[in-house]
Amino acid sequence: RTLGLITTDLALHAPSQIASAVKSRAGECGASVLISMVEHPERCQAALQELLAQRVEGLLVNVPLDDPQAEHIRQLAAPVPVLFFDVSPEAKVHRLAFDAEQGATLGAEHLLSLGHRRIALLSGPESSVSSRARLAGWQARLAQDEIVPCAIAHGDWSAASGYEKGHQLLAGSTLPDAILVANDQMALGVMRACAEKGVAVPGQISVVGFDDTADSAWFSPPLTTVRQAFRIAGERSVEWLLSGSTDALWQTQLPVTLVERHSSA
Ligand code: IPT
Repeated sequence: RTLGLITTDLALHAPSQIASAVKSRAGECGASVLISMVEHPERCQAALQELLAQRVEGLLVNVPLDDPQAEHIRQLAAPVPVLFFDVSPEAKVHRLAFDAEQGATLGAEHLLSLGHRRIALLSGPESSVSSRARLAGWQARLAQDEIVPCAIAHGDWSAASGYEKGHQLLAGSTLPDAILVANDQMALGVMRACAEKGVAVPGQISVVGFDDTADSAWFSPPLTTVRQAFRIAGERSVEWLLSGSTDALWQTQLPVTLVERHSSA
């Protein structure tokens, strides 16, 4: 049995950990996985045709797609079932996703409970559904306490962008108390910028990430972050595709958890 995975850049930690989980669970089930990596969402269609030509019996798509793009891919693939990881809950497609709103709320509440009020946001790319959902979740939770973020920046998920935007966020006359960062790789870059400026984490600034990818416990200081259990996502998705009961619309939201380490105080 053969499954296909269309994924965004595997140089990023989260997609590579999802791909790894998909591969190992499929292996345990006696299935193989063909992986196609796309640099741009528009390349999804071509990747789909290539995988269908190789007779995959189910497809996983971990590329940020808007609703019409995802629905179009689903139609093109039919009757082969497609499961999406990075689409909005409104898309009429099979979807397995982490609860972005819950994750954003957990991160914001953690900082509020520590007494922080001057909070900066480092979001992901505006083109990504999940990135927009995390940003909206942070803003909504802060608004409940009548807090407007002291600054908002957008990175591209990479540590390099976190470093660059981190320097921007630290450049003002008053430092933020804390920075909510949309993923751990950007948080790594932010902490590097803090170190260069001589700003102590968590003494002067708390930093909270999102993902809990495997390396985040080894950052310096170890990163407080919102854990998305990528292994479980990989396992559940493969099990569903191989279950054969893929007709009814399947939409599953996986919970996330706050992992408190030493980058926040
Ligand atoms: C999302 C990660 O949280 C982020 O760090 C980045 O790697 C992004 O993927 C790449 O698309 S997780 C995704 C399943 C929403």
